[in-house]
Amino acid sequence: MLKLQDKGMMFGHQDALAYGTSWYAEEGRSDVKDVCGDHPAIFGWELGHLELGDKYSLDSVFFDNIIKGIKDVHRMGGINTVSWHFRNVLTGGSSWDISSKKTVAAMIPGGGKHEEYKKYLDKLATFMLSLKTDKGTFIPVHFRPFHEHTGSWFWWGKDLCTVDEYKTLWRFTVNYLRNEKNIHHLLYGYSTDRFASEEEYLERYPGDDLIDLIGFDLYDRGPEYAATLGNCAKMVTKIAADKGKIVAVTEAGGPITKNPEWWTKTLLETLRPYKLSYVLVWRNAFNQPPHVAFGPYKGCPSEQDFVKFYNDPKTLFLRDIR
Ligand code: BMA
Repeated sequence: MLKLQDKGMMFGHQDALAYGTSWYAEEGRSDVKDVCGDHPAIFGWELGHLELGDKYSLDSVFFDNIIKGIKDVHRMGGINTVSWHFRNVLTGGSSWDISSKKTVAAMIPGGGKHEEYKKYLDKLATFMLSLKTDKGTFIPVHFRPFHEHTGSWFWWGKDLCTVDEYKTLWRFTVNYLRNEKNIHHLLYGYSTDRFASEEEYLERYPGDDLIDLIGFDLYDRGPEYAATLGNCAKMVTKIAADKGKIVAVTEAGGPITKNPEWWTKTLLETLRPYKLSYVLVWRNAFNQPPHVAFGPYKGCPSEQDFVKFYNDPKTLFLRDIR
């Protein structure tokens, strides 16, 4: 992935193979492919509700199909990245339940919900250990838990736990998966939301020994977007170069149904100066109106612009990385 950064910036889409704005679970289909004839290079998957033992994710994708999808992506030469919007272990609420500031404290060693959290991790481990090729080798997966923690909308966000609690949660989690579960095929990703300085970015960074990829999530919600995106990309690529880590915009999304040139004029031109491994846009929910989609789709007002984005030498799709 480090070498690929020299070649260009990969494009990723969340749940690309799982569904699109007008379809659900059609073998070999992605909205991105519908528009430009090629799949993304990076394929995002979401594991929320795995911890409950459910058969399908909070975004209605069967876990068996996610396992199959991850294997298919690997076989095709693509890269898998996994997010986990998991339940609040203390309250039983969702990831967005920020009613208690004690959730992280309860999960770490010595906390009242530590054993419960280990049960969540055991389910996660079973899932991760099932990601093998036909020959029995483990499939490398980029795993990105506890994200957007510079904001406070998830129970692991910055106003909901101390710096030490957050770092301890990371350290315990990675060590448990590595040492107790013998899992060594995950590349751990640290991804903040917006940040204003390198110090702020690194404030809760759990350590070079744990983290393989650094990045940030940033959605276009106003006119300051391009400036903020560029500024964050500049800082994060510098930090990554200092540390020798892979670097990415781990989530993005813009008003692609209202701004027909968002792909090239906003996203691509802002990120062009930086050596980023990838940019991933969020999902095209099949059960929500198309105007909330973050990826391109057939008939989308920015469809032609996405083809330009695709044809630009800076962007890499599946065929470019095989
Ligand atoms: C959010 C939204 C939700 C989704 C969640 C996890 O940003 O897309 O609809 O459930 O991500 O994928």
